[in-house]
Amino acid sequence: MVTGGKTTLQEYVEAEWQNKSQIQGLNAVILAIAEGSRQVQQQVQQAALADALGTTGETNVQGEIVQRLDEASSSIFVETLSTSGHVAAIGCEEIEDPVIVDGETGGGFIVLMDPLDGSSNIDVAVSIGSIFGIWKKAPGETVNDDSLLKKGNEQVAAAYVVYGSSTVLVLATQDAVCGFTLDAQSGIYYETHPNILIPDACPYYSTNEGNSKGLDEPTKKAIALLRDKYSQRYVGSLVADFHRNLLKGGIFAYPADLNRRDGRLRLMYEANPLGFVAEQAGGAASTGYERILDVLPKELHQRTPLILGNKDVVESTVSVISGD
Ligand code: AHM
Ligand code: MG
Repeated sequence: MVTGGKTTLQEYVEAEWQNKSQIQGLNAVILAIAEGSRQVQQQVQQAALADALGTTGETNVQGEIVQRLDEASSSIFVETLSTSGHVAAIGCEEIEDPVIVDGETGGGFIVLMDPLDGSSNIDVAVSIGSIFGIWKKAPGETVNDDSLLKKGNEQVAAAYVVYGSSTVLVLATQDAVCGFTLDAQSGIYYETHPNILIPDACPYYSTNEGNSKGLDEPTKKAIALLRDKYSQRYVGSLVADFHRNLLKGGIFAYPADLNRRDGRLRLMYEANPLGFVAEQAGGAASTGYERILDVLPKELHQRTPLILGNKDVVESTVSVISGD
């Protein structure tokens, strides 16, 4: 594989964080995510051949049908993260209670994840992804279930992986947002998208138009304004929709509606991590009434409305929804 002297993910995290003692160990957490995603990517590619598509027949804590790949991805990431030596606890969309890692082998970070996002697209060879928010536990803190209920603005990093026509890992820290593409042959991620910033232009809006009739009047108006102005792109996998909008410009909206009064997406596993990535890349994330990263979580699996993408368009959309 010709990589043109590109920096590997490992080289990047080691160089970035070598002098930052407060985030010692974060590189190991990121490499655990990278290794997990390499394994998940293989399973996603092979699933039909290995007869691993379809559902497990169970429903998860969200009341949603569990896909076999959801379960496999969850197990893979729990394994790579909990054996990294630097993760104290894991919260997972597919697991009811937090996984608290043994004090002997645990570490200083708390990871909340959606191990396989885009359930409806798993069986049909459409892009799906994995999402991670990373928090640091307080010095001396004994981790318990409540330790996971931290605000999004306390994240030290966030990442997502999109399993699309190529597999791309996007990592956001307080310093930068960078993208790395997996060389599937060697299993190594190389830096391919340095210093990502959302473009000023916003060509796209992404929303499920099938929900329009259930919206309240201000939200209906806000979506109509987006429809009038922008082209629609909606994959139905949040990671894929967000990744396109991050690189090309765009706004994603999954507001509350009559059937989903708290919205559909999960605050801790989807909105907070992608909200952090968006803000670090110059964008914004809102519930429609409040900045996502300021929401005080009440419970691990809580849902939230989500308006995410170009800052100016998120702000104008939110002002219509909230009537400000
Ligand atoms: P999942 O985490 O169970 O896959 O659900 C979240 C997904 C998002 O990826 C996507 O944006 C949304 O649900 C799509 O919902 P809908 O099918 O209602 O448009
Ligand atoms: Mg999801």
